[in-house]
Amino acid sequence: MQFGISKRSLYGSSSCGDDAFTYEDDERALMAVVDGLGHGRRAAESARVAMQELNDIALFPIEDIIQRLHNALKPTVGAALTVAILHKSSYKLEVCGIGNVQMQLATADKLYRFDGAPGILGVYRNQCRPRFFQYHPGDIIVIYTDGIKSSYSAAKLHYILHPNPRRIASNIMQQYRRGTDDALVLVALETPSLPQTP
Ligand SMILES: [Mn+2]
Repeated sequence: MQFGISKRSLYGSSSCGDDAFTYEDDERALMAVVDGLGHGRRAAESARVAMQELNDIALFPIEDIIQRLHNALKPTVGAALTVAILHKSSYKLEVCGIGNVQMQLATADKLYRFDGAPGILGVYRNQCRPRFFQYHPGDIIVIYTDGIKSSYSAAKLHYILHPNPRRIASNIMQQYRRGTDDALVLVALETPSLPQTP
């Protein structure tokens, strides 16, 4: 899996409350985007705690990951967070989140959108049932915080001939950054395997 991340602090701020985590082995690829409540140092502390916890729990079932993060974030101001796991045996993309970190999945024929369940991780959380999407190599996953304008749509990404996740992430940041909040966009893509030469 290829990942591209673009991250910017609120103008004039040295700390960023948005962060992203990725993990990959033969069975799964995991992506998580966190938005610490508000911005500045306390938001950055929430993000740091979430990143540290994710290191220990990246192999857990998705609902356990959310619960563990909720517990770990209790001493902080809290955060919005969305986790996506691509299960490589089935290419099912499993997504779960609390708060408004959004995901879009651009496939050849359809754009899927995911919104987190209401709540603030570490403060209060609703039930979040994971949602499943069928992934096909070449489909593009975009996960982003509310520092990116809500008008953003990943619908056109599928027309890019040789998509480069890093370039896509920085283009989204340039064009859709609000500037009134920290902003982060993570782009992930499994490259379709090339046809075997005989
Ligand atoms: Mn935010």
